[in-house]
Amino acid sequence: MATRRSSRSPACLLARRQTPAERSAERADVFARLDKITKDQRWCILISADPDAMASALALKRILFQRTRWIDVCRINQVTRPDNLAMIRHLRLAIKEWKPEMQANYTHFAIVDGQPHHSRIFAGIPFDIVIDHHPLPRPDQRPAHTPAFEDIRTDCGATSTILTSYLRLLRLRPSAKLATALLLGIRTDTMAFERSGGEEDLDAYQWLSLRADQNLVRRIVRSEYLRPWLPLFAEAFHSLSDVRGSGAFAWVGDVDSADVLVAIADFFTRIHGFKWIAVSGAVEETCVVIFRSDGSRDIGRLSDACFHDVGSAGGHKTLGRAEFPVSAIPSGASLQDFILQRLQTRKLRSVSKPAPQEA
Ligand SMILES: [Mn+2]
Repeated sequence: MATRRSSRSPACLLARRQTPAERSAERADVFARLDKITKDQRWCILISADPDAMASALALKRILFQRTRWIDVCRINQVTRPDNLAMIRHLRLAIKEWKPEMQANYTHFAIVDGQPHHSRIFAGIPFDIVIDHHPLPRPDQRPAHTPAFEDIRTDCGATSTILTSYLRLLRLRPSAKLATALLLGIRTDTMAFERSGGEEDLDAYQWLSLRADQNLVRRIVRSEYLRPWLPLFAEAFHSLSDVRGSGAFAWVGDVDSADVLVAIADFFTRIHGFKWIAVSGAVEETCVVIFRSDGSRDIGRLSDACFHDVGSAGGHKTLGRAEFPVSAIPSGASLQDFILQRLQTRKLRSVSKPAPQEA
């Protein structure tokens, strides 16, 4: 039987708002489902690894571990961001790289912080447990196999919040490592409650704060840069030029991934006097421009104005991003000059298109 909660469901609200009867009914429900897990089952928890997914997988493993000892966590993506690498290293997370031939090793599958329709890799895997906070699939995206346990709460800021509620229901005491992971999961997905997060997330965060290793939290959160990025920061510092008075533009050149451009752009938001910044580089044959602003102008509209005709461009008031093929610039011109010239001269369009992606 699938459990599905709409945002109006009382069970979804803050734990302390539930009546004792509701709370014990929910606990009995989770226990009843756990009873179906036996020690001969071999479980695989599949994730697209980010802090929320890794923490949720760790928590689900802790819960299933009461019933079976054979539980692996596998990721379908490469982990490259420094904070995610720091989380894996400092919390000593054992996460395997998923390969399709591994499917035969397991009898049961779970997915957390994601749903079967999110990746082609998940298609064909009969998931028994689905726990997530992303939007529900359209009817045509529903998986062929209906999971025995499905809990999708779109009003939660993080899947870690949902897993924290299970730990509390089951009266399982999380280790400092698990509490730290879950706290980081909520913190990352809500951008420390700046972007999202409701009362239930705050309540879980507070509960986890008392049990987490704050020193580790600090170390992981502060792992913002990779050593090989430092020469690219040097490039950005040297190329920095003023644009339209209070803006600035930095050109980094060829980069392996746009992650470093985002890190450099975020760094520049700390410089007093810059109202906005555009940091650009080329990822293979695609030019990426990352925009940040202090909110005094709508940077998404500037991004749109500068590059809408050559690729995808847009964003929000403080975050923007543009991507276009390197082949889109006129022959003979340098990418750096092309971008700078547009940043200096383009006029905003009266109606801006919605952002194609967030930076
Ligand atoms: Mn999430």
